Order: sequence, then structure tokens, then C-alpha cells
Amino acid sequence: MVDKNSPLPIYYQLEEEIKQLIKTEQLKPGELLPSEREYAEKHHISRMTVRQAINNLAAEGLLFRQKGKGTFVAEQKFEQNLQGLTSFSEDMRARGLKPSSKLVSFERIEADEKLAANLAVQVGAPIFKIERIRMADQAPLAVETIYTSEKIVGNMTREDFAPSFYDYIENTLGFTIKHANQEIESALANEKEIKHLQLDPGDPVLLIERLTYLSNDEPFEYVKSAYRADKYKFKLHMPR
Ligand code: 16G
Repeated sequence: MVDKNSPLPIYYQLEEEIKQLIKTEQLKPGELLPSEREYAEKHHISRMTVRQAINNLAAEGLLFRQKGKGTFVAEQKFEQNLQGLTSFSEDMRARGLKPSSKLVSFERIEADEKLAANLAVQVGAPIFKIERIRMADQAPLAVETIYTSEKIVGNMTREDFAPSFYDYIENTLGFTIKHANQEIESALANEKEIKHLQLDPGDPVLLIERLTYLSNDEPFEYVKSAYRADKYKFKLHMPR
């Protein structure tokens, strides 16, 4: 409830009230929010103040607007722990969701200098380049381009590869995956990402580059992924 005698700005109090309703699922993902007018009348505050609160929550990704329809509650973001090396399939199953992939392309190419350096192979060595859309309960979350060397995965087919790459590496080929180095940065979605992730021009994505190693410290995959920024947040425990 808004308290006009509180030192906290009214828009902020309203933000906290709406956040609490989302957290306790009294406002559920996909639900239409009451109109600015309703909030203004209920709390005896100006529509400008209501708009400010709603703008802030939309900027935080908790709400989203649809032209002509109103403001809706967004899906809660996935929290991705940055400690521990997990596969997409494992992450989704741990959340009770069904992982799946849609293959965009599967090619055998020759390593250029950058790939050769990343995957510790000779320039020109055979590399698999696989592009796929990663989905949870059929909703697209990321587009991923994986480079892996034939030297390690052998004569891999697209059927071997789907549905889980890490499962193929560990359980079919019998390797142990040991560690990875990862970089994360933000960007605006490019045309391909807009198409595959059902985004609008100007929407942000989180770009992740990962280089993953086997137990003998040999790199076996170099991955570039774009994750929907409205669906992901990354979390890290930092002991001092
Ligand atoms: C994740 C990894 C990717 C890995 C894939 C394996 C990131 C940024 N990427 O998407 O490197 O190839 O999992 O998943 O985390 P899978 O075993 O389900 O195919």
C-alpha cells in the first residue's frame, strides 16, 4: 500500500507493491496488469506516478507492453549459476522443463586460424560447425554455434549429436569433460537472432563464448551462443 507520509518516493512504493504481487504470484506471468487509471484511482496518485513505476518495471524486464493491448507480467528470468559446468539439457531438466533443439545447420568445414588456435588443431583440419536453436518447453531461449574437431568426435552424424552434445561426448564417446572458460557480453540481436529467438529489432541478447576442455586439457568445443536477455540472469557466489 502506498504511504504518502513515507520518505520513499510514491512511484518506488508502487514498484515494490507490484514486485511483491509478482513474487507471490498474485500477478502471474502473462497476466494483464490493471490500467494506469485503475492504479491512480485506487491509490489516489497521479497517472504520471503510476507510469513512472510501470516504466521502471518494464525496463527491469518484469513487465512488458503490447501496443494497443496493455501491460503484462513477464515470465520470470532463468537464473543461471555460473559455477559448475552444465549442459543446456541438464539446466532445463533441473528446472522441470523439457529441453529440445532445432538444428539450423550441420556442416563439416576446415579450421581457419582462429578455430585452429581455439581447438588446438592444424589450420585446414576438419571441424564440425553446428548451429541450433535451444528450446525449453518449445520456447526458444538461445541460438548456439558449436565448433568441434573431427579429431575428437570422429565421424559424428546429426543424429549422434542430437539431443545432447555433452551426453554424446561423455556417454557415447566415453570422454570426461573437465572445465571451460567463458566470456559474456551484451549486444543487440542481429537479424538471425531476431528470427530464431522471436525478438524485435533493438532487443538485447547476451552473447556467450565458451571454450571447453576434456580431462587431458584438450579443447573439444568452441561455442558462440546468443541468449534472450529478457529470459536470463546469471548468478555467481563470490567468497572473499
Ligand atoms: C550449453 C553450453 C554449450 C554446450 C551445450 C551442451 C553455454 C553457453 N553453452 O548450451 O557449450 O555445448 O550446453 O548441451 O552454456 P547439450 O548437452 O544439451 O547438447
